[in-house]
Amino acid sequence: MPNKPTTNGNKKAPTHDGAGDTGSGGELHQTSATPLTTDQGIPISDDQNSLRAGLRGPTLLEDFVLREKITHFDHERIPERIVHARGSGAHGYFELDASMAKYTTADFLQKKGTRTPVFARFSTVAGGSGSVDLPRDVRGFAVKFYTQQGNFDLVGNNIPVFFIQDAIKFPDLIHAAKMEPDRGFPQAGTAHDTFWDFISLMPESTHMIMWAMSDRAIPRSLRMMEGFGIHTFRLVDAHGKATFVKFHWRPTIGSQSVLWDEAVKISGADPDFHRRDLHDAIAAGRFPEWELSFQLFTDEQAATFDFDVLDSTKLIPEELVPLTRVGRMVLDRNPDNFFAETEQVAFCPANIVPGIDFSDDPLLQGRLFSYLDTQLSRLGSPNFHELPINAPKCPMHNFQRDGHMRTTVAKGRVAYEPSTLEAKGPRELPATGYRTFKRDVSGPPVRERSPSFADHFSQATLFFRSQTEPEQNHIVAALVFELGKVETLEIRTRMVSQLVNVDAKLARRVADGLGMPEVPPAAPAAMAPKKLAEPSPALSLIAKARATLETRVVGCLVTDGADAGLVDQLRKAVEAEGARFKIVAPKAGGVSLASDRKLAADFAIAGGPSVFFDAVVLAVSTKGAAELARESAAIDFVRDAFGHLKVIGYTAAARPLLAKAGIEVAEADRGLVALDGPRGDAAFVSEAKKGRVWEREPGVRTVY
Ligand code: HDE
Repeated sequence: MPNKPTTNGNKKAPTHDGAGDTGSGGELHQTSATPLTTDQGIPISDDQNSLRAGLRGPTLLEDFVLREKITHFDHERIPERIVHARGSGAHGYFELDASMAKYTTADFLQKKGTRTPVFARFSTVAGGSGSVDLPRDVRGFAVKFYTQQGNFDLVGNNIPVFFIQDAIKFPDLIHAAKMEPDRGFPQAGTAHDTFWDFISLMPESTHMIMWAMSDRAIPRSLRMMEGFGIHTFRLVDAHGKATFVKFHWRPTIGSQSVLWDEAVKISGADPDFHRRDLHDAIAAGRFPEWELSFQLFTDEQAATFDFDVLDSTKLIPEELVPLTRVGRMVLDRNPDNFFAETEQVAFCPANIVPGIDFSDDPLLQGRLFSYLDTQLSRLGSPNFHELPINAPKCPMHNFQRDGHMRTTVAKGRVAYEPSTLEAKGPRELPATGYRTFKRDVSGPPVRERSPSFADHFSQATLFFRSQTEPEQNHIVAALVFELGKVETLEIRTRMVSQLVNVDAKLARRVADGLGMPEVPPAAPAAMAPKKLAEPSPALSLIAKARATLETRVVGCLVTDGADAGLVDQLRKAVEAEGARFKIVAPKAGGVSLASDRKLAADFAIAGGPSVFFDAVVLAVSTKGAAELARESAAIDFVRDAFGHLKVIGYTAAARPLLAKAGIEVAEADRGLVALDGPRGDAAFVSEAKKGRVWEREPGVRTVY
């Protein structure tokens, strides 16, 4: 008996849309008003069975449906980005708050209120596209502005400086950071010999290393990251006058990071932590928002700075050049298709618009070549600008033609200019077209670094000294961790000798943490240290953190018999602050509260560890607490919340669970909030808004 006729399009009429018949092999044949076809539009009668010679016979080569489907599948991946492979993107808009016409002719920066569509992509640098979201790493912060005068790509990072001064060192830096070529590991991590071998020989990277070892490299959310264009660019006005500019993004909900131990645990519990967070926030209408600011300065000012504005290992302290607020970016739409948009988006720092120009920063100059080149290999065709995510949203005409996968059907016989045959074809715009800023370029060809790039340590010291005590402790701990993973002892020693140039105490603490018998002498420096600038509080995350629970998440651990009134009260108080309230229960099916009311769970304990939350509540019953005290996931929930310095609200019934997690309820710990009192919910919210309990840290973690 044949299984069922594969060429018969007259299937049994469906009882309702989407339902269908069951084949004799048991497979489900669903129906829909939308016909399933091959890529050639040929209707497919059966998508469950390949074409066989007889019921149990071999598959026939003539099965074009099978061959097309498998062939397409075989080619579904494109080469991943050599750096920044793992990323998450979103659509949105940029709205101008203040006209910048005084400085630039850039069309999207003229009229207050102008909205420009954008696509933003945030990424890690070292890991592959399937790696985790929370390694210690720099994050990419790339924004494509679809302006009316073409696409402007601001391809930045979440750290305002970079490892190297010259693009020629970039392949070396990345080869050193990525998986070691003989063994293929470690994935997405710099805690290995080749990275620190290179860095310890590259004193210019020391400033960036301070940032990369700080909490900036383990952000709490992509929505809470600052962004920087890094290089100095130029704005050019209608008279051809230029002003230097640095670009800054600031998240309106504040910047925040996780702790290293938390990052490690999140990576296991939810490798997509950042991607999910961004997607869910946008889907729920909590649109991430950033302010765009400029640091504007003249050539004359630049000449007075004691560093070179063309050196990407230096920043301009805000105390020297304050930020001018320009507008805001709101991300309000998730991509419809991750591959078509987030994967195929092609950023390029050379995409600039009239009114903006480059500087001679040698790192930027190299990037101007690299990105177009990499897209040719990654997207496989010079026609990648035709992909909807890359196409400008303003008119685009030229005589470029043909090439792999060309989709534009150009008409007419003329593909050149000047021409008289097609007088209406596209022509130059001498007055408004892109004009490069006129500057003198001269000098003999040299392969030399300017002496103005030689101070490798002053700003590293400035950054370290501008951090609060917990932040300094974290930098030390990160260096101890990373260098502790380095197997070659000379590399460890060499790196510590570089740190001596930053701060003798920092070097001593790291050496001590590594168990080194003595601090090595300072590495030779290219120049003597300069007089230090005053600490800059803007460089610290904690110093400028504001008390808020906006879009943060509170996890509430409940059991059967928990107090319904308390849970309701807490939810109300937390949600009133713009935060989310998530229920964690022993089972995914939820609990029965004391009032016999059922409460659905967002997570079962094993799948909802406290690392997912910014603050936690233990609203358990006496019986529930006794049961959870035997459950390691529940004990870890509490112990980790404490170890990660979170505010913990607890009922009297939860005390045995706290005790099992080794936590003594001390009056002195502001983050342990008893909920049984009259305004327990308010006390909890007010403490949770302040963020982590930094004072607790020395008691739970070694401070080297
Ligand atoms: Fe990139 N970088 N980069 N980079 N970069 C790429 O381009 C490169 C640098 C940055 O979400 C690549 O499309 C060189 C600094 C981001 O798609 C590649 C140098 C900064 C992204 C490339 C640098 C960045 C990239 C790989 C040294 C911060 C991801 C895939 C001169 C200002 C964009 C691609 C996205 C991606 C080259 C240094 C940021 C290979 C040669 C400095 C955010 O072209």
